[in-house]
Amino acid sequence: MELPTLPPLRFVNAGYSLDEADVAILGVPFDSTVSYRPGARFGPRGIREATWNLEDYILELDVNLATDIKISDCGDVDVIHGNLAKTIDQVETIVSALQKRKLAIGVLGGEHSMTYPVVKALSKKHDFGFIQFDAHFDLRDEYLGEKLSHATVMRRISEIINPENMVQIGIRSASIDEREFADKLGSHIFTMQQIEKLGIYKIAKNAVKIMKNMDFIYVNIDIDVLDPAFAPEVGCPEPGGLTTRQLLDAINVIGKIGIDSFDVVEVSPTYIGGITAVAAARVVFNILGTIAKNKS
Ligand SMILES: [Mn+2]
Repeated sequence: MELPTLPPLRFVNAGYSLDEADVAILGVPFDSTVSYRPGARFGPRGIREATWNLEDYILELDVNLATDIKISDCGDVDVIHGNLAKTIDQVETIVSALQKRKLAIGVLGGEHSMTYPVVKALSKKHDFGFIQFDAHFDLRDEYLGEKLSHATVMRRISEIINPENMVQIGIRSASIDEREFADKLGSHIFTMQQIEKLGIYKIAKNAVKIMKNMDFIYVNIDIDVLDPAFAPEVGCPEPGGLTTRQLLDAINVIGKIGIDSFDVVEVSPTYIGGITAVAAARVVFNILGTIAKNKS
């Protein structure tokens, strides 16, 4: 007896072709530079799976992902585990090709180093604004002898975009070297302590002000920006972080000025329905919701 052909697991409501799509979802299941808790290679499928639990209609944004935006799931980049250089080339090539179609690109990681080839492909012609949500600066010049890894990714990105167009939100962990480098870099840093003091709305509005004159806005979510109580399944858990609610509020505010492309990285799910993947799916939904709203 022949088995029926089952459809691959894809992002919910993402049945549109690339020709029709407003937004392309792309998985990058790579985690070879992980130094502590492995498993980010399972992030894309974990996030995709978790999207099936969420309502198409987003109550807090009054937008419907099933009708107000056309999503295409491109599947996963054919990564080469253990080969960072080749994988980066693959990601950059695919994102460059997608960019020509003038649609929003949503990347599901994978480890944080995968943000680098995405930004490399997208930042070429734009006045490029970059908003990073993260517990960590990721500004080391090298880590364990490597120039590019999840721990150095923002240093590499700061070398290819204008650091003054960078906003770093939720930071609560750094080496002394990173801290000294960050002091001189010129990026806009909002630590967890500042968020607690001023409130997430004020911080998000500050980010909006900084991004006002950019002609392209990229939002990078390292899911470890959330407190481990809300996102325990990450590569480098760091206590004292955002609540999921605070992160969604920040996205809802920042999304009003128009998010052009985004990624959610460092999700390392170990079972179906885990809160980290569910939180990541919720975050992706709200970003897509703001993109859908700006479209209409
Ligand atoms: Mn991080």
